[in-house]
Amino acid sequence: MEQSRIAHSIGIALDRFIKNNQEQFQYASGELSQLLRDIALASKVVNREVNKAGLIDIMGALGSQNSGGDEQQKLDVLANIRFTRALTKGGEVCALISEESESFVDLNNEGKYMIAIDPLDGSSNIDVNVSIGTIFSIYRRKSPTGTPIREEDILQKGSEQVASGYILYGSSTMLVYTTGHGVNGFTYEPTLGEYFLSHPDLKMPEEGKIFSVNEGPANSFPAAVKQYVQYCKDKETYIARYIGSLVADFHRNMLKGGIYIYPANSHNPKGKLRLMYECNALAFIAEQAGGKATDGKIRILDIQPTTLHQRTPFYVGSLRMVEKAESFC
Ligand code: P6P
Repeated sequence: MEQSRIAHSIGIALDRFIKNNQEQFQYASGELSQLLRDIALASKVVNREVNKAGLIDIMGALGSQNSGGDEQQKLDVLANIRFTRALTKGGEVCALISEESESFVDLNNEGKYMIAIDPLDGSSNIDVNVSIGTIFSIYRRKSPTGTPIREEDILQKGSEQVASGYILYGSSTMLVYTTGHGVNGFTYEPTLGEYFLSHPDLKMPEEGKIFSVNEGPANSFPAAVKQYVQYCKDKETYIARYIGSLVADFHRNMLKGGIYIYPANSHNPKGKLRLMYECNALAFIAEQAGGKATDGKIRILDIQPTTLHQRTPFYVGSLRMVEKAESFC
């Protein structure tokens, strides 16, 4: 039976909201609540560093590369350290997958949860002051606690997520997450150091007029994508918006309706975005908000991962728009 939804009074603090809704978590033992609090705390520290980036020398590239060969920005590394430290301290996490780490990080055999995280997505935008984000997925481990981590704990389908969310470091900083009972958005009040419920029970409009795709490599798009993009261009009422920061593009579509597409292209034959720590989390949120997320054919949450950093084409957004895009595939 659908769990009754606790009345969401706008302005309630995140900690209070988590506590009020704790019984909705499948494992209401409190660890998942603590995990969400740990993530929120780390995001406050990252938020402070992101907002200071212009003032102290933590902008710019480190001169190193992450697992995918992407230029690591100093804030990438700082964010990875902050989230890893916060998630380690709590003791609830057995293992961590991060864009910034080649292999999974083995944290604590007693931990019941596995986290996949992109600590600072879109970090190439930091130097030009464009919004960036953190994306996270929370899974329950499969193997018994107290035993060594196994591959089955790490390579789980997105449909196995018990929670997912993102933090958008934008004109305001927002935390948006789901535990499988709808989506709620919280806005950070830095003078109080607290997140407050600002977008209760978020629903992605079923239709939209915004299409968000980087057409730079359009010549190498699959024919179906070229046809769909042309279809959007032929619709007088449609507009193109592309920020080039996944969380920002996704969040705009959450609120206004729209579709974000990162298809396969000649540079990225499997697409650019990562299944485990970018697409799965946003796909869970999109579906919980009434939207849809596929790779053009297969539901993102049904894809069985085979490697930590595998990429996938990504079509996500308003239900009717994704369905229309799929009809071209
Ligand atoms: P492109 C940022 O590097 C990122 O991972 C996402 O945040 C963003 O949506 C995408 O890549 C942008 O990629 O190829 O359009 O610059």
